[in-house]
Amino acid sequence: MSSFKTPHRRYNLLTEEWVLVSPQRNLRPWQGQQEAIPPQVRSAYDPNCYLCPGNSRHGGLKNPNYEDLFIFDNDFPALLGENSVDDAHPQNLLIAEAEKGVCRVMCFSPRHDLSLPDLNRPTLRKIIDAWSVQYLQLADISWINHVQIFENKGAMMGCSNPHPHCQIWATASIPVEPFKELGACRRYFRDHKKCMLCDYLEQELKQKERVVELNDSFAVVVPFWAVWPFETLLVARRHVATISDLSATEKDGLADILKKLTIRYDNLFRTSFPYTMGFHQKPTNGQEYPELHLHAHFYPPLLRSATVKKFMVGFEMLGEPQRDITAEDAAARLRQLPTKYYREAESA
Ligand code: H2U
Ligand code: ZN
Repeated sequence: MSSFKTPHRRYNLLTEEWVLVSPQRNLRPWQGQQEAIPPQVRSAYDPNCYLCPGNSRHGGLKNPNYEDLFIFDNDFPALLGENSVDDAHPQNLLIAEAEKGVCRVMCFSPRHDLSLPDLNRPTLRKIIDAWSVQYLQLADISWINHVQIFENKGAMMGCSNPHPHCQIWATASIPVEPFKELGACRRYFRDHKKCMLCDYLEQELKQKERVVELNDSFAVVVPFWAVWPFETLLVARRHVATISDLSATEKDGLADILKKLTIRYDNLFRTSFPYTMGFHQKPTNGQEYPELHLHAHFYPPLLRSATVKKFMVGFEMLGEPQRDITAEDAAARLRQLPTKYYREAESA
């Protein structure tokens, strides 16, 4: 596979889309935009942060003096609940449909200065349990058909606040990205009578060159079709459809691998590594999805340093996504990094 030295296209099994890979372009000089490095040292409590314990939010409500996790309904939700949504009236080619949903924010920790790689495994496990409870609670609402858990990390990803948090958007419709993936997984399951991600993972574990992290319960690979330079795919090793289907040991395994992966990411450019990550789980419309396999995507924008990010512009916007560094090279770089956090290593 490392024989990929010249331009080629790779097929994304999950989205059924192509990505252009140009390995020969990897060494081109960069004189373009440099992103500002966000301040590395933050205080444990910020009186101006709307997510810190005891502080007031923009909406006027006051946060409790929470001691571990804190979950609240988004004060500026992108979606409104039942009875607050008018019917859309599509006309000829102007197609629209009403959408309703629930938007929540989950603070990972009362500490303003921490992020996932700083949290210990028991705390990460509590977060995973809370994701599981949120999914099940929202799935219980009859008109909610999909639950999207995601974390936007870093100003570069449009995150509005450095306080460690994620969001949960539960919707009546299945959004575009999971919908594409479901279609691909369903067709593979129909044709092969097997789960596509089970088969894909088996192949990746045999080839090893794109594997970044592995424990008994989860694997992280730079997917063969990765678009973002250091994009990864976190896949459950057992065929399960939701976080709530994981055993206690597997949830501990998820905590372990989240910690290790995010430490590698921070160590890569010695910065608090920005990304958008999120889990794809079974839709909550009551149907069976034997083809669905629990996974998470990490989409980080950084390309070659803490300040140089990948731009999705030009050909990528008008043609198709393109990358220079191959998935194999990106995986090798992530794999070579120490799993000891760089700041701890420096202070030791
Ligand atoms: P980010 O994950 O992109 O930073 O978004 C944080 C969310 O927090 C955002 O959706 C919400 C915003 O609407 N928020 C509140 O609900 N209350 C506030 O007081 C500020 C921000
Ligand atoms: Zn805060």
